[in-house]
Amino acid sequence: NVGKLHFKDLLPVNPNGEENTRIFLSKLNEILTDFVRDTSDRNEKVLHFKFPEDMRASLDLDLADGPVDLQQLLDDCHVTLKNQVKTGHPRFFNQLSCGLDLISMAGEWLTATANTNMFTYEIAPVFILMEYVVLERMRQIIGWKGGDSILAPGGSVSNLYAFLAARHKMFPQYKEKGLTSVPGQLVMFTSDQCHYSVKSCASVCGLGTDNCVEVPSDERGRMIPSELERLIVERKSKGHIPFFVNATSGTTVLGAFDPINDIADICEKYNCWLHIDAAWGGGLLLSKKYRHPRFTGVERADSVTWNPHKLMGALLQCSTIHFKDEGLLLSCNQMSADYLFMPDKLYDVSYDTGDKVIQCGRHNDIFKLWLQWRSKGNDGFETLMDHLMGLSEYMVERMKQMPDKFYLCLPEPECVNVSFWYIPTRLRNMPHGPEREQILGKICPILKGRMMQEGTIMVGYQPDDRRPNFFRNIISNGACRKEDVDFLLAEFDRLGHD
Ligand code: ABU
Repeated sequence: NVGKLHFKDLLPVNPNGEENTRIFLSKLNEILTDFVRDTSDRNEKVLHFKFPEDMRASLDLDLADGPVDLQQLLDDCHVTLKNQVKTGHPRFFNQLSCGLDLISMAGEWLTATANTNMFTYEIAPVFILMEYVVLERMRQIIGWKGGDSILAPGGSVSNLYAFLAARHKMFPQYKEKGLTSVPGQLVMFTSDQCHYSVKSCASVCGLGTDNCVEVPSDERGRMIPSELERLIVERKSKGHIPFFVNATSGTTVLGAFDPINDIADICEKYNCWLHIDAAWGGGLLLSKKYRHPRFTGVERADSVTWNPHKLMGALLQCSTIHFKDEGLLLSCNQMSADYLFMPDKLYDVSYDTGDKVIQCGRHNDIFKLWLQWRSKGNDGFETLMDHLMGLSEYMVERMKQMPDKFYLCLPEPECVNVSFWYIPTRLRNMPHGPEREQILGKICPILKGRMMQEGTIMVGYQPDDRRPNFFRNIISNGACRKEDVDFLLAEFDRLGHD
């Protein structure tokens, strides 16, 4: 009966606590495995929505002066998961990162158990070597020999690393001398569909968001290269220094892929660093069928962000940033902290990767990816990518068969983002145009509200600069099947037909 036990009855506080520890962890394992079972069960809801005040009232979150017993802690774990949205449910279509890859999850459990920091080889020897192997493989897939990479806490920080490296390459004095070493106003360029973190780089790094120039995109959300060139020339004529271009491979909302080769030509002409934000679309590098034309020319980039926690289904979080140039990351970020990165250690200290990054403590995000990659092999990832893309194509095809009920914003999406409006019965005879779009935009939050209270599916919505609210459906869960897509479409009709 663990109700009589407390944390001090467990290992390592109690050296004789092995039996108690085994009982406690096996009970915890049951709770976690029940959650995995419910997440995989199509008869289970995706969520049991409660308003924040009701959720707060239903929970005991207080932190008391004294300890609670182990049974209470297990009950807390149970209640926490009971109220958690099942992001691995095959009918959760709300986010770019979803699914519950069991092997990657097992890797995360091991990672938590090992509880190490990734700054030095001396405390994470196997994990550091795994990083080396996996990141080298990813660079080879991009098409580079050599280079360098690191895992970062999310795509936004990966993009920031690219920015820092680009500035360091052009103005190596910046590291010591700061702003005074830059002879003029630096300017960066990105499409108007890019992830907001690109603009955030301009703010964080002292350019100011006015100097992150938004390049217009075409009707499918892809950067227009001639507009990029026009805007570079315009800024140069003002005496500014264009130095960084971000091309997005898989935009967050529409899933658009910017034309890399055309953009690379312009970067070469104007001596700009080419970064590719493939945080979202990067997984498609693994598919022979879908890699081209989306990634044609990717090897010409100077840096690439690629998040395995998105299309590849690694558990959150797992974001990588890759550089073609080998020594740049270290030269840019190295601070040589005496207490961590002593040069006279007994091993080759180039394995102390912590001095390449701007954070000190670094979470171990590699083991879950390495284990998952071992479990699937390259072929397994390729099959996964083709499965996700095939299902998205199936969804588009089914919607096209029901043009009275579904209006696709993009008839031929390039990724697994399917953007659309659901048309309730009363609007089906109204010609499609700005007036109907305004009404449909107001319907999105209402329909999403019904969806969440019903708990059977979850799909996100948002406006963009061309449209009022529309739904963005994401299929990036390997457990999703055609029957889930059919269910999703029927559920839209059930919840929204009036
Ligand atoms: N970092 C982009 C994630 C956004 C999304 O899941 O919708």
